[in-house]
Amino acid sequence: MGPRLQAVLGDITAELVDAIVNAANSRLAGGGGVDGAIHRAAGTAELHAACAELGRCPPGEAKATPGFRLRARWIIHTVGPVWSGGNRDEAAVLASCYRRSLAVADELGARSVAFPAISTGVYGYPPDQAAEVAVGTVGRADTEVQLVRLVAFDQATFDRYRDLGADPA
Ligand code: AR6
Repeated sequence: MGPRLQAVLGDITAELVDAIVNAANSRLAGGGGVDGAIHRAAGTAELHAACAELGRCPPGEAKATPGFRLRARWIIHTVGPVWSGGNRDEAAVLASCYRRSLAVADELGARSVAFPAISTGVYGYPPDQAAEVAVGTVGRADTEVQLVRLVAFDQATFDRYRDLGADPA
């Protein structure tokens, strides 16, 4: 049985879960969007240093740091695919982001995890299709994580998660 799935509208940095997921870049160098918000909320200097120790992270993979000043104990950094039309394995790479992030959560012993809508900002993945991948992949995941909160930053994404079967929260 997969984890319980909730749809949330808001800022992922405020989430009270064991781990939040960051939509990072493969250099784990920080950036804009949710990555920038997470760095600011966690503490830019500490998080930057912790990411530097991790080295690079290829698309579809995930690596963890402490959450520093966040309410969440850990940050799981994953790197989504850059959308380039859909014929470059974008869906498989995006699904891998969700699966590998949950595998890292299992290694950490995290039981609740919040995800942003990976790749749907700067990386250009069509939000409706990304939501299908998110809900489908998490719903089928073989994980000890009991609660997954899909955090939408806009109403349309929230509605889409709900329509795909996530419980509105
Ligand atoms: N809480 C929740 N979701 C958010 C927040 C927030 N505080 N801020 C933005 N979003 P993006 P990507 C949503 O661009 O497409 C960075 O520079 C946003 O509305 O953050 O994976 C990295 O360093 C969108 O729905 O990530 C990479 O270089 C979603 O988060 C690159 O961007 C993802 O948008 C990664 O691009």
